[in-house]
Amino acid sequence: MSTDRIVHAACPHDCPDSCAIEVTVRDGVAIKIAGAAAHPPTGGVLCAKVNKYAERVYHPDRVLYPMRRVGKKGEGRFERATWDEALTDIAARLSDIAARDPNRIVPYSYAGTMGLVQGESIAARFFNRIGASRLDRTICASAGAEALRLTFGAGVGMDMEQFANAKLILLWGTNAIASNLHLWTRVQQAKRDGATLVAIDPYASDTAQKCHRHLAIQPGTDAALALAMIHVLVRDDLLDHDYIAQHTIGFDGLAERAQKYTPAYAAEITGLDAADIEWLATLYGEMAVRQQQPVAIRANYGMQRARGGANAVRAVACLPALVGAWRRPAGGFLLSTSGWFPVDRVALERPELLAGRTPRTVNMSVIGDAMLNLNDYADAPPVEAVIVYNSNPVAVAPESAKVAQGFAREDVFTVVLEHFQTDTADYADWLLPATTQLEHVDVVKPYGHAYIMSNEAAIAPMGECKPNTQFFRELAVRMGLDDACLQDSDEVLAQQAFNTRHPHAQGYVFEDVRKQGWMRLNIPAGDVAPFANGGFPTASGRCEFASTELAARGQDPLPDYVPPYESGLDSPLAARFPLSMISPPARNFLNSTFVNVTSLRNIEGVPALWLHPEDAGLRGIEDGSQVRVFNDRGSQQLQARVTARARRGVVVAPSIWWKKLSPDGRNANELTSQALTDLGRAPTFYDTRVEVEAA
Ligand SMILES: Nc1nc2c(c(=O)[nH]1)N[C@H]1C(S)=C(S)[C@@H](COP(=O)(O)OP(=O)(O)OC[C@H]3O[C@@H](n4cnc5c(=O)[nH]c(N)nc54)[C@H](O)[C@@H]3O)O[C@H]1N2
Ligand SMILES: Nc1nc2c(c(=O)[nH]1)N[C@H]1C(S)=C(S)[C@@H](COP(=O)(O)OP(=O)(O)OC[C@H]3O[C@@H](n4cnc5c(=O)[nH]c(N)nc54)[C@H](O)[C@@H]3O)O[C@H]1N2
Ligand code: SF4
Ligand SMILES: [Mo]
Repeated sequence: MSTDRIVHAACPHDCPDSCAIEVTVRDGVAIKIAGAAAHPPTGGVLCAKVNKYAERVYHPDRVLYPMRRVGKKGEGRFERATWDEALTDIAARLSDIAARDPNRIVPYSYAGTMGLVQGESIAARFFNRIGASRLDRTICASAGAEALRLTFGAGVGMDMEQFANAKLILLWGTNAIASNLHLWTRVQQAKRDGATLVAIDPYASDTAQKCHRHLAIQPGTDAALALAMIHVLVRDDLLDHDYIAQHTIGFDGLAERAQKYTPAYAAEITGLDAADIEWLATLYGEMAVRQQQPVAIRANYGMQRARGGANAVRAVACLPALVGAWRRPAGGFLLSTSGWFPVDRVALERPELLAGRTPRTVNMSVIGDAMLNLNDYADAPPVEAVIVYNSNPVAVAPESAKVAQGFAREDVFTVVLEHFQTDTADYADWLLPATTQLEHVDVVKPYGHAYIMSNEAAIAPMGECKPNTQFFRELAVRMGLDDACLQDSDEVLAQQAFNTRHPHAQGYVFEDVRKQGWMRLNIPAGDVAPFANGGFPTASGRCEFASTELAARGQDPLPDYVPPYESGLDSPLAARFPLSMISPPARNFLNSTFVNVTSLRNIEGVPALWLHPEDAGLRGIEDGSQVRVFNDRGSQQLQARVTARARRGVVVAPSIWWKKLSPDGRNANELTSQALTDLGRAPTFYDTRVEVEAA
């Protein structure tokens, strides 16, 4: 008789929630995926996507064997081969290139899994050992991360569980219902207890629709709104003078900077009503300072995907210190909790394997230019090999035509480790089968709560799939690299992942954590305000309105409004391309993951473009008709969804579709640009102008 076994797993996806999962296994098959009820932040609830995780794992299209390309690059025609053939060929090709110039070998990976073991552990050691190019992993959060580092000293902020107790919550550039479900649960609880919810988002997302007020801001202009709020707080003396004096740096400069950002001036930039800006600033200041109520800001990454993205995050992050919101556990600001986790990158990645070499760095957000030797990469060493794992650059990287052209180069040797034959896999010389989270061991570092999450292998690897780590271990052997650390087991790596000398991870023992599935960091839990008495992890210990680091570099130390490249209301491009376009996460996909899971794609429908009835009317576009969206970089065909949920002048393309599952084989990144943010070297996905016409 068979007995069911419950396995503790952790959701691997790039989502702030990092849910605890219980997998029921019968006769070696995962028959049920459910949330773990005892996990405090996620409480037994999984999102619609990961409820379908088994459908993804047992999907008939899983890549199960090593596949060798037989067609032209991009055609996606492969034949089955053996691991021995694949490893022999890859070892020979990489050894040859490395002997000439290892800079010509480029790793490309991101957060397909947030597991620290299947992410940058053995892979990083391998690339360090051969001296390959380094990858600047900027595609998601580096502008915001840089902003937090400059302002708070690290990616730290409120405890998500405290949002339930806030009385005013600003949901600023976050569609929490889609992409931060368990935060949303707390927000709803707060709403039931009388909290006021305000969304700041260019379109009426599912989340914005459920808030009391929605301010539909022009994309890329958040810094102007934040500075106008600061203007009002200073003008009306809605300030916590004690907190400012004791725990911040640079107030006088900030107040002066905010002088010119009157609500009327910010209204011209943001497209909001001056009266609404006054209302928001006054509400925020009055509640925090006069009524001593907890006021919280949940910012997410939406606002940092335009040219001035880092400055926008810096300006917003100044608000809670000005009004003393940090004094209360349910007050303050949250963008990321990454900085609470003492990940031991040195132990995981072993930079000493570089042995004094200093490889060049490739910014993943401009992989198109890097592979075509354009712009900043005109004089760079040509790319001769790319090893892709945990990412789908042909679908997710900006200015996709260039990315595809780069990957189509016949003289680039391309290896892709994948679960599925993605848009990127179509360009692989070798497409190699990778295990999913149900098939390997890992440990996950979340960015939305404060629990280390362990993951057990619930089932045996499907087909001939291997964990990423195993691929790199075996490749190292084939290449004659005999460093012992290139053979560390996944369990050993999971133990090395956190610095146990750091107080936050003291007592971390992977073997113990894996028994329960999680361990809370040693940081105060419950009703504690982390920065009530200052103690920010900056060098000064204060919240830095004026950054000492930027000042030392001779740069403007204060946040300012940095106009978008394209999406500004006064953009010169507006004459030819009157519409700004954003392509935020679709609720039923996770970036480009899950697009090929039929049940989820069916809920999402077809690739669509939301546009305001007036914008549609001007162009003779009807709801449900096919439209062509275009700019100088490319074009894409989408189905029009005519709705006042889109702001006038802003079109919305929920993303990220697989190109090959879209009507014309293209997705939103055909339109996006490779221009980078003010700080953090990040992409500007939501700083894009287009025109739309009936197809
Ligand atoms: N369902 C689902 N969940 C996801 C993802 C997914 O693809 N699908 N992706 C995951 C990943 S990788 C990440 S990084 C996070 C992303 O997390 P978030 O950045 O929170 O993404 P969204 O939840 O879409 O929220 C972004 C919101 O910002 C809005 N926005 C766009 N431009 C601007 C702007 O200039 N200013 C302001 N104020 N708002 C703007 C968008 O319309 C959108 O509603 O979500 C993660 N979770
Ligand atoms: N237009 C537009 N473009 C965007 C965004 C947007 O909002 N709009 N968002 C951006 C953001 S925030 C991000 S984070 C990036 C995301 O970009 P990516 O990090 O590339 O994320 P995914 O598209 O989910 O692709 C991850 C791939 O990794 C694979 N994978 C998962 N686990 C494993 C594993 O264990 N081993 C191996 N070998 N493979 C694995 C999955 O099958 C999947 O194909 O996209 C960015 N691109
Ligand atoms: S994608 Fe996010 S909400 Fe869904 S199960 Fe994973 S961590 Fe939880
Ligand atoms: Mo992301």
